[in-house]
Amino acid sequence: KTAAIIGCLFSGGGPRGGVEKGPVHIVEAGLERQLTALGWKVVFNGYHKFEDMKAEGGPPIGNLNNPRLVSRVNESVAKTVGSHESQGYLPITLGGDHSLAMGSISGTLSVHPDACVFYIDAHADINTPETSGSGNMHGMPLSFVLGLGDKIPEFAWIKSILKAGRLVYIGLRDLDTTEKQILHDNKIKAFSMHEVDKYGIGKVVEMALDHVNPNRDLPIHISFDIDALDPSVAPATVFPVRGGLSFREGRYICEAISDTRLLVALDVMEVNPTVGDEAGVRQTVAVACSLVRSALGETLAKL
Ligand code: DIR
Ligand code: MN
Ligand code: MN
Ligand code: MN
Repeated sequence: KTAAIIGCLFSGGGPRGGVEKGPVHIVEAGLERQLTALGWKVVFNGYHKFEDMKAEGGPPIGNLNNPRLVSRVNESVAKTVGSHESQGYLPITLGGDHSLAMGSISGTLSVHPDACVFYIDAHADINTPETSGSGNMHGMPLSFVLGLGDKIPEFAWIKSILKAGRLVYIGLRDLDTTEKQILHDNKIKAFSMHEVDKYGIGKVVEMALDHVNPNRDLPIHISFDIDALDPSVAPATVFPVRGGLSFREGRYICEAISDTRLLVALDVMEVNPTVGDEAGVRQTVAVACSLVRSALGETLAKL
């Protein structure tokens, strides 16, 4: 078994920088060594800096911020993720802002068209360019991979479309009204923090799997925004929202999906080492590494 670390130093989908430094911190915390210790072979060919992709100018596209840059970066991420998966590697895409899910999920779908997506986030990241108030594309990756909203020629490279029934959320607690409408109109399954409280994380993960993967035979892509976790657990992120997942709940999601043996790709996004103090950054980075290890089979809490 081989995992490939894809560290994406990118913040062009968010309102400010800092988050592009996340992957370096996660790798320097020893992720490679930790995964090797779990019995994985690890491929890491250096960071993706996208420095050659200055995509300025051109007419505005709606209210989108950096649309051409976000498009080109994600087209490249999709190729990298897809090529790793076609070699049978498990890509671990480290962000960077969550617009990168546009590329990572597209990459997975190019190899596994029947894959389902577990999107673990405080936010729904499903605005379309028409509904977005901010214009920030980290709030939109899912509308693009689902093919919602008006078609934009700049993003025509997105060819494999995720069916709404193959997407499930866990951890939501901060949605725009427009996003709630989109979830409702497209009948997208979401387990907000309300459901996590009501049913407990074990039942939620089981219900989520029953919805997107009833026969437990479809490949699974996890896109984990570190802000799904409570800010007391993962403070170093740009959009902390109170009332999030505990450390164990976050790990449990990853452990339970690891147990299915269906995981084909993992994203860990939005760790921002420029937020808060040094201890908070160290903790957030350690938690990010722990999530990756649990998705790759570490079972410290299982006897
Ligand atoms: C808001 C905020 N829904 C937007 N989204 C965030 O800008 O579309 N996503 N913070 O992470
Ligand atoms: Mn997100
Ligand atoms: Mn988020
Ligand atoms: Mn975000």
